[in-house]
Amino acid sequence: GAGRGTGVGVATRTKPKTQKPSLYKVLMLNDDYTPMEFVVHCLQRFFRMSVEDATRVMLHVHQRGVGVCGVFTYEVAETKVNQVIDFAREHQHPLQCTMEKD
Ligand code: TYC
Repeated sequence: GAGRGTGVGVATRTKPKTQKPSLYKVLMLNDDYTPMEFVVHCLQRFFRMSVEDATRVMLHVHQRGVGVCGVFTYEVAETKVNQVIDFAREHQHPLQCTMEKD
């Protein structure tokens, strides 16, 4: 008969479940030498922030030592970290950026 114990059921999922990618925070690190305006420029250039958001994040990092630039998949986060570090080195600033699992 229909119902309990007969293997009759309602399909709850038709598609196979896909896996969500792990996410990584990109972190900006404070130092004593990189100019504030350069950090703001990097946040605008590589993280598409407004000047207001970039200034807020830069001041947070300046005061607290570290701050989140954004959350991305592994390869995007890695690319952004390298873009910031390369751009800073080209301009002879010691600015450092890193990533950690969200
Ligand atoms: N501490 C730097 C200064 O006083 C400014 C700064 C802010 C540097 C954020 C790095 O990620 C940073 N010029």
